[in-house]
Amino acid sequence: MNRKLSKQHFEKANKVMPGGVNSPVRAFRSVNLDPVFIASAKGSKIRDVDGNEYIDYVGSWGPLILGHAHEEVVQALKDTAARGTSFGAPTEIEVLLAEKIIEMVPSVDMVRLVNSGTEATMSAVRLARGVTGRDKIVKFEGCYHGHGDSFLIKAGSGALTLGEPSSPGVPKGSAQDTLTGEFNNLGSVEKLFDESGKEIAAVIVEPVAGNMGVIPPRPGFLEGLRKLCSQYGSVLIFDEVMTGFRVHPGGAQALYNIAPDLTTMGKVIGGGLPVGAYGGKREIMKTVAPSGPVYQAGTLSGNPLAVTAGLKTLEIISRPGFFDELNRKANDFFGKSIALIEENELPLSLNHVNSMGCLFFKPGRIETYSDATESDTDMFSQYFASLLKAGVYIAPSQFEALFISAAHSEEDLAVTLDKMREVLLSLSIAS
Ligand code: KE4
Repeated sequence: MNRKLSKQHFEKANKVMPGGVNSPVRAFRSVNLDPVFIASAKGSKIRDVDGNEYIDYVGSWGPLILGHAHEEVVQALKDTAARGTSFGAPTEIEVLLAEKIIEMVPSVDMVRLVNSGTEATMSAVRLARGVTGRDKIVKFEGCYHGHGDSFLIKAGSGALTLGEPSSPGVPKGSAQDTLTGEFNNLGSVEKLFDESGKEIAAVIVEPVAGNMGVIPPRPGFLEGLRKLCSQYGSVLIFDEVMTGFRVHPGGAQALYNIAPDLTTMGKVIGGGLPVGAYGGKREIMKTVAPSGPVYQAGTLSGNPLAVTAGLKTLEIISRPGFFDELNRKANDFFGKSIALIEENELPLSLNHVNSMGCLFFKPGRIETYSDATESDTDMFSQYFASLLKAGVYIAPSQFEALFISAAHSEEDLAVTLDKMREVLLSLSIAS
């Protein structure tokens, strides 16, 4: 496969940007390859600068639930852009997006739009500290909530992929106020509350972990967090940046029927443009400036162009039958992938929740961070490289998710399964 132009672009990029990228996980470091530079995309396909085409399962790390360059989204963007891209003043369309989010997410009475998932989680934690007057937060090893100081302690996603779960540069004060529990181990959280309950402002959790590969919550885990937070007066924050509008139109909180106090959102609500959001109970949200004292602001928050893509995306996924069809396709694909593993007795396992999933290079159940980190990342790298050569583009890390979009056809999924079978049976694990 010719990747000459990608190589040339990467050489230039490395001279002017750290690691040649604007987000670490894109650099393909953990799979020991140079990244491909994307020229264009449409539907389920992406095309690199050398003209190679791939079936795309990264989907910009989750936002593109409709697939790339959806006609209605592109048209709405063109119409909006022609009327101006940003005013730094209130517009009707940001109210419409806020109303749509509130309509779709059960626990959200009020919402603030920001520009990224990181901004959403940083703001939600500041708000929780502001309303409780407490400093400590609980997060979970392997969960990723963006690159805010409080979260770069035993973080997942790129931090885990690059082997730096706890980043240099985070002040000791931040680190000591971040307590870490074990995802799916309620006892580890009960212990933290026994020790520091009255100092804990919030528990922040990905209700389905998506940044150490995909790990669903064990029955009772989320319910237990809800109970502990209510008991100690701590704020329960569901970080639904990845799961929101993905695993269910109302997010994981609707799927598992748990009401957090605050929800952070991103990805799908921007439809591929930069939008994040945090929202929740009115009595908490009204504490945010200018209606309350907890300060948070943003020049481009609620930007009409970004909000247009997000609102159009939410409108389309709200149409009757959208999730039925997406989940049918996804569950069929992942079911066949599991059958492939079982029929060939491959030392692999696969977790998924509707259209987000992960193939782990480790046999047995993957239910915790330590399970996930025992995966054979070298074997994953070989798998990744072979799939890429075969025209299938998955996340360049064992600790990420694979996303199926509405644009993935039955043929795409059948071809992908064939390539997966071919590659997996060619790897040494198949012996
Ligand atoms: P952003 O700041 O990257 O928009 O969102 C941070 C974030 C917060 N919470 C969750 C649950 C997330 O998954 C993310 C970002 N996800 C990663 C991929 N796993 C973004 C990819 C990247 O870092 O380039």
